[in-house]
Amino acid sequence: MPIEPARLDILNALTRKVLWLSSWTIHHANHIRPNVDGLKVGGHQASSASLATIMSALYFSVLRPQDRVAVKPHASPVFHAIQYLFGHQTREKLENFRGFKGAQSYPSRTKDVDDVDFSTGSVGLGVAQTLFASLVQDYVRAHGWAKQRPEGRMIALVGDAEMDEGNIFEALLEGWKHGLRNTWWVVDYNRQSLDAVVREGLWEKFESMFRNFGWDVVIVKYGSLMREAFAEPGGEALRKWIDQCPNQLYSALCFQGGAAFRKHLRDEIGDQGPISRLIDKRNDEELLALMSNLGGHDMASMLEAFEAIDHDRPVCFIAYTIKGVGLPFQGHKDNHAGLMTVAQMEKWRGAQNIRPGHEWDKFEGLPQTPAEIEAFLSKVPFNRDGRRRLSAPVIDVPERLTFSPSAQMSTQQGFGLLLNELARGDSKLAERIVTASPDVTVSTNLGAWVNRRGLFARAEKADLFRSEKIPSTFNWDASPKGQHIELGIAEMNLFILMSALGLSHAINGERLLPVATLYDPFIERGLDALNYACYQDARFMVAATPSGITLSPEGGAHQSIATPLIGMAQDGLSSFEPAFVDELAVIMRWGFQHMQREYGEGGSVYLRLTTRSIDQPQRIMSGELESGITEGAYWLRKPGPNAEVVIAYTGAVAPEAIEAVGLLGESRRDIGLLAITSADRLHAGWTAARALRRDRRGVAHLSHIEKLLAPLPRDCGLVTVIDGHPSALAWLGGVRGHRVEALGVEHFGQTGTIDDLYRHYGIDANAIIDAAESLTSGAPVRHRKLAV
Ligand SMILES: Cc1ncc(C[n+]2csc(CCOP(=O)(O)OP(=O)(O)O)c2C)c(N)n1
Ligand SMILES: [Mg+2]
Repeated sequence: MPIEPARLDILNALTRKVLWLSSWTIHHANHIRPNVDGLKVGGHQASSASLATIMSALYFSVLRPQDRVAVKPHASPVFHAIQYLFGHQTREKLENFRGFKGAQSYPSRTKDVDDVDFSTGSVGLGVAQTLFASLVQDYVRAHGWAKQRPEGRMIALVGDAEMDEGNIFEALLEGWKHGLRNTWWVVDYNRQSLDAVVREGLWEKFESMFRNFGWDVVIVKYGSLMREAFAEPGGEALRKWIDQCPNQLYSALCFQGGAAFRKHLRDEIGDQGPISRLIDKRNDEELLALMSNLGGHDMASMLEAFEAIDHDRPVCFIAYTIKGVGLPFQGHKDNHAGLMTVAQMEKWRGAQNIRPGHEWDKFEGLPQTPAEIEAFLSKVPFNRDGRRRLSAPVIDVPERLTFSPSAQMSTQQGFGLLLNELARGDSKLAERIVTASPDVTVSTNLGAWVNRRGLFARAEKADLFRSEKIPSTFNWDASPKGQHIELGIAEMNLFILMSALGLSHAINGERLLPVATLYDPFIERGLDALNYACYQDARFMVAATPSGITLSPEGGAHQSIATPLIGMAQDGLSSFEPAFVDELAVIMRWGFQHMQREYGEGGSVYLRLTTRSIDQPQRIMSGELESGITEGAYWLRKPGPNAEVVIAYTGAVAPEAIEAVGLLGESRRDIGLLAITSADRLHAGWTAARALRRDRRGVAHLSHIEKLLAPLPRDCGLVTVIDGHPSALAWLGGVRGHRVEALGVEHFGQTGTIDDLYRHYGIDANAIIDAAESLTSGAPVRHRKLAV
């Protein structure tokens, strides 16, 4: 259906305005505001221009409030400009683009005020986020929630070079497995990356790949000016020339202008009557307008393409564009960091009929009256409901999470038992838990939970082993009510799924409590996605197990060293490494609450667990013990007043620490044993307390670790021990100035028994004793553990 001319006029005018405002934002940041030097803008101008028409078509016409968008990072000025026209972004923040508290360089859910659906920045991740957000929407609806809201489309605006990122391909495969729907990816096919012009024929690779994964592919190559010209006599020859022109040459000619196009067309097609007439009847400016009228810059073509979609299959649009279109450096291969000069901007301002001093005016220089445009904007479907961030009530967490204890257990086993107990019950909490694992469901102890709660799939699918009555420990029946999402091995996908599940309250208005399991070392494989999920404040729990060299016979490639440090350094993620299952129960309960706290208060949770089965304490879980566990540490054995040494341990090495304390007892006075459940929480508490004291808001405030260490004599030594990098605990000496011997693992592990490896890497009882001895004076320690 042809698009009504008046609507087209207004949308074209808005596109020009968006391009102007986004360019002015960048220009302002570079040339006008004071203190510009540190905030100069690179990489935005040309990249943004590329998407101005496509984004205007979407936001001002095609999108509905329920649709969610991940915007290509460098298109943030365009996004902010559109939101400014809607009234969701302020001039003050635009003037302060890239400045402190100004509009962010890359759209940020947490830092920007203008209704960003998904943060972007690390290319590829926002793209995959939309795919998983769509699966999550299906999950929510299949469970009978959010039915009153229409289904949204999850849309990514993708740079063509962004498609190089492997996580996108991983996501495509996963999407295919789960019957992906309602997802649109719009590839800004400007054939340029940051450094270069992309390979010829890339679109064909994209096309076949997307079709292979069950997507529809819509190629929007020619704009309406082009299509009209193709219909003229000689038009077919023009089309052929365009199709055959190499990307780099086309870019170069766009940069050079109409005369250069004319020369090439003449030289390469020759004088062939109709085509020569077609070219000659246009002056240089008109010829450039024609040749740069690629589909992605043509409002009518984009609207037609989007509006023709009348189904929920996933669609990839490949929209041809020119990087930096309409600007002096359009098409130039070096234009990624291209900026307009003051003189160029002046000239452009004049051409746009924008009076000096009126650069930020929303309606300045447009052919329509402000009233007409305001009337149009007030009816834009996407903006009908204003800001679209949703929320959901907090789900109650029971007073206590229970499990059936054994005398000896591992924390991984305990994790499985705790979830099994939840699965058996009918709590609201259990109803909202969604688990996921990248092909390690069984080996991370999630099996019992899955047996009870089932796999999720939009359509029922029986476990054929079960229906064939073949004995198996596991029931893998899948149904729309299932609560476990089984993923392929790609850990990137796991964390992006966590990112999507963990934002369900804000996106779908329905809270989910996602729990992921994976092997601890493979956190590193998905690390950027984990960071991304935390950056946009998604809420989830990760149980990473097994971990460290404790995973002895598996060898060095499966043994994590750096993850305790990742746990500490990752913002938005509280990490724990309990030694005992009763601690884990307390931590998980706290975690489910923490996952639901407001932005700035709550966050996600990382549990570093182990398969090592150790003796479990029989004890009453007092309130004080509980808060010690969640704050990060408690005295397993309180030091006496004259303590010479304290052993502080984390996680699986608890038996070694306990044994060392026993052996040291006769030789050293008043030894303390500090159980550290979370180096991360301890350190964060310490930092926060120092900040409070610095601001004089809490002059007397002491953190948990300061209070714990306060009674120790000044010359008491601290031995810290962890199956991970020793620096995770070495900082404890800085709290009150105690000398530290920090034991841990600094080199790749290898196969062997736990005893072999603990001895080799120096985290066994004797290593602890040696360290204690080196920190203390007095006679040599009398007892040591004997080699077996
Ligand atoms: C993971 C990651 N690596 C590198 C970058 C730096 N970077 C930003 S944009 C870009 C190239 C973008 O090319 P394309 O996606 O085609 O977008 P265009 O600039 O053409 O709009 C690169 C390498 C990044 N943001 N994220
Ligand atoms: Mg590009």
